[in-house]
Amino acid sequence: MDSYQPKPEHQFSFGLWTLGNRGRDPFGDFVRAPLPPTEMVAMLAEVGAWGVNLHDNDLVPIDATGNERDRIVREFKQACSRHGIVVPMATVSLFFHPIFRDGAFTANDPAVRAYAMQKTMRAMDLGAELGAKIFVLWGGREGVDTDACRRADDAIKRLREAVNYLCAYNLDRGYGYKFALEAKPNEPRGDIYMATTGHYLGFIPTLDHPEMVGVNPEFAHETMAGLNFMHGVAQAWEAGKLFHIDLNDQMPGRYDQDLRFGSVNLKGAFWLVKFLEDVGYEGPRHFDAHAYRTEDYEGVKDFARGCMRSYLILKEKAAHWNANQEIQSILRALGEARNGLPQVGKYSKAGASALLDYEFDKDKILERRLPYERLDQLTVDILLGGC
Ligand code: GCO
Ligand code: MN
Ligand code: MN
Repeated sequence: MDSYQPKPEHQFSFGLWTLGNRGRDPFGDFVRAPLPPTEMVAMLAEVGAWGVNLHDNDLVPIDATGNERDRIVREFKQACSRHGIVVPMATVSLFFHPIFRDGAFTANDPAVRAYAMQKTMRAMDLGAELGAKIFVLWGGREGVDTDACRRADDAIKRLREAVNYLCAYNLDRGYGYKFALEAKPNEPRGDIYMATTGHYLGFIPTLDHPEMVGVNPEFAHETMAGLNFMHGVAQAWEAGKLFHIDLNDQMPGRYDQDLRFGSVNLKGAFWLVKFLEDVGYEGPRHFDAHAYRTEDYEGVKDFARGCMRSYLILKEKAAHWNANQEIQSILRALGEARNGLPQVGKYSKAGASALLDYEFDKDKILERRLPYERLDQLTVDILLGGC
């Protein structure tokens, strides 16, 4: 039995838009035929995934009648239950239709803002019907190509008003959603408001219901911003705000690539998996990526299997890292207590005056070795299978 076989307890999920990505890019047309959502559910079961996520219009076309919608949802629910696939997260497309060319909740036209609200409420209804408990908001078009169009602080105020409204709707309907806000620095807009997870962590405490709202950090997005993804994830976790996560990969300095998890920055992926496993993150592991444009649907399965397999291999490597005696003894020595030092910790007048009076022997302190070269090489050895 392959020990890297995905199981439901791993909570691996994919979006309909990821397996269903047909390889169109700004320069070239579709290379894969459309695949109905019910067949994508079957494919997810075949590769061993646990969950499927969706935008409203990945499932229900934007102009579907009420009857069409109900039939599509019924058939999709049947497919999910037949294949044992759950819907942990739902979201809304506020970027695809041309009406969102100037944004959705931050658009200048009040009619666009109202339509965005109605569309999101309906997407919440849809997600709730499918059993989703996480609602992601990614403001792909909430940004600018020129800052002449509006004041950036007005955009933030509009966004706040919109998220407050959605939280109130959530309470009113008793849906029990947690909202997860997803940042991205650019693409499709030249600049997107709320460029990083850190921006959202600053925004959330200003909301009417901050407890209902967290973040959905994405590996590629923080990498596009030149940041260390794991650090952003750690800050979200430490603030109790890691409600969801988008795993993929990205070469810095490129267009938005959405590559298979672990396919570019293996070490970054390792630190991330180690972090999630060390802290006991219990949410879904969602792969927001897609197969190379050169693939057919067999290749799409290879892609999906690869995301999960790499995660599980890295999880095993993280366990080896934690169990490695030499690594652990280096780590222990780094922070070893020294005799006679004044305590810092919580402030007290007496403690502060003892600290002010203390004579530090800086040369002595500098004698302690920081063998980070060895520590990093041990990590590389574990990753490359050398120990
Ligand atoms: C992207 C985004 C999207 C969102 C999705 C969920 O760069 O296109 O990552 O894939 O995650 O729209 O709202
Ligand atoms: Mn993305
Ligand atoms: Mn994403």
